[in-house]
Amino acid sequence: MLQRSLKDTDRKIFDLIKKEAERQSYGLELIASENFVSDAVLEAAGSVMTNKYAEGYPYIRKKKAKNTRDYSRNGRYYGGCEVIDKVEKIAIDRAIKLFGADHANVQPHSGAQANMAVYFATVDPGDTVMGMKLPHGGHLSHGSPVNFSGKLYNIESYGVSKETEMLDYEQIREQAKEVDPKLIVVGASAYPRKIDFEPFADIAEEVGAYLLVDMAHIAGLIAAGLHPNPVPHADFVSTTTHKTLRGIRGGMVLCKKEHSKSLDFNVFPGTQGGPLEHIIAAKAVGFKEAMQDDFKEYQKQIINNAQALADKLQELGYRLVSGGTDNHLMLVDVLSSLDMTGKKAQNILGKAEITVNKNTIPFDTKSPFVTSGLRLGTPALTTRGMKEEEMKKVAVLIDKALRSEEDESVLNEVKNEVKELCDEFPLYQYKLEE
Ligand code: DSN
Repeated sequence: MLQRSLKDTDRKIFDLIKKEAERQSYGLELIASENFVSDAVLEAAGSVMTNKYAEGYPYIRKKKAKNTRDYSRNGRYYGGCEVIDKVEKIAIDRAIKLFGADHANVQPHSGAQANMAVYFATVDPGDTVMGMKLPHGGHLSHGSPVNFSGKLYNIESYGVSKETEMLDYEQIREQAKEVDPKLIVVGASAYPRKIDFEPFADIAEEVGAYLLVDMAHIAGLIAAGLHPNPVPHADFVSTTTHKTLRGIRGGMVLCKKEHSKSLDFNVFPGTQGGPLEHIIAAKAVGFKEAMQDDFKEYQKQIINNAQALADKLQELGYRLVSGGTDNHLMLVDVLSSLDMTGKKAQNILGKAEITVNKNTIPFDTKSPFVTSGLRLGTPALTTRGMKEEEMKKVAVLIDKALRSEEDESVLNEVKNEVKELCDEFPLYQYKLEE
């Protein structure tokens, strides 16, 4: 009953997965939050670990020192967890080592769930929380009114300075003193500059707030030592595991020892049931990959590529928010550069197999469905092996498509050039045999 292949069991899904693999192979992937995992990560995620329920943790807390883990005793609600326990412990130990944390919880299914567990561990409904405004680069779960965070808590959001389009730490300090938050959330989905965590830790201390850093976008850069590490400064650090970190899609929270009991309790049973142990196995594999020397080289190249792409776009006449990038992404103000909305630019580039996302820019005059900007990131193309020279070509292709006035023949030319570039940097090797 179980031994039939995907192709024989469900041809429709088989064909669609193949199609998606082809789309990924023959397009230029510039969505800043996307990447391509290794075969090893895919293999672990597609393993029999998916069959196991393992509510609880692979340890219990020692009675006398409440916040230390005792792995010799089992904290699961199900039998048969001996192997699963070993896998989850490896994932935890690797996460702790990679980022220098006291404690890691690798069970959150996603970044938003990771953040939810931290909110539940730190604040009560109605409490004041400061997070970065979504249109200025923040994330839904940092207090957007349409998200649980904006519905449950009194959100006082901060933004970037109008002049520099960068964080102004003194302005944020003044705001924090005024609104007296219980939790400050730092981190962004569309901020092209380095974030300094020390001033945020000072502000949090000054006003008596917990500090949560959501490092999802920049976790890979941090693991490689190319961006300041929030772990020494924050009470909690949440992340996804699949962006620059290039692991499986999922979430994780790191925290200081004194918060570990409360964090664990608010992941399970607070906000989740059974952990996805096949995903935890794949997270462990991703963390191991991130400890290798070639991962550091990869992260350096992501930044070099982003700078090369940004420089060439500026040379071609595009305005970039804040004038450039320090990390893996940039925001292109297409409205002021070409009098074109982000929505239209995304559609045009899509026709040429260049995948990007429309994005609001700080102080945007357009709605989030239309936007004035495009967000471009280099993690995925860097995984394919592309370097600065290719980034210049990518900038020229973007420019050619956007200035084509939607002329089909020009867009087809760009599409062919995209395909040629992709052929030079083959992706995987998708293992769905006919
Ligand atoms: N949706 C993600 C992004 O694209 O940045 C953030 O979670």
